[in-house]
Amino acid sequence: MEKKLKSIACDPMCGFMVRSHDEEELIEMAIAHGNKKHPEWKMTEDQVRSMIKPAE
Ligand SMILES: [Cu+2]
Repeated sequence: MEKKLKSIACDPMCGFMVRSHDEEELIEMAIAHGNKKHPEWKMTEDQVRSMIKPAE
């Protein structure tokens, strides 16, 4: 089965967005971004997972 392309978008003020077919990779990249740019948010993996949206 073909995996769908998914994305995670950060705050519009930030503008960061990642896309991947691999959900775990997506979460990893988003957490790495959050830790670097928004360490005060302290996003958990579950919070990041809930931000996943289908991408075109
Ligand atoms: Cu950001």
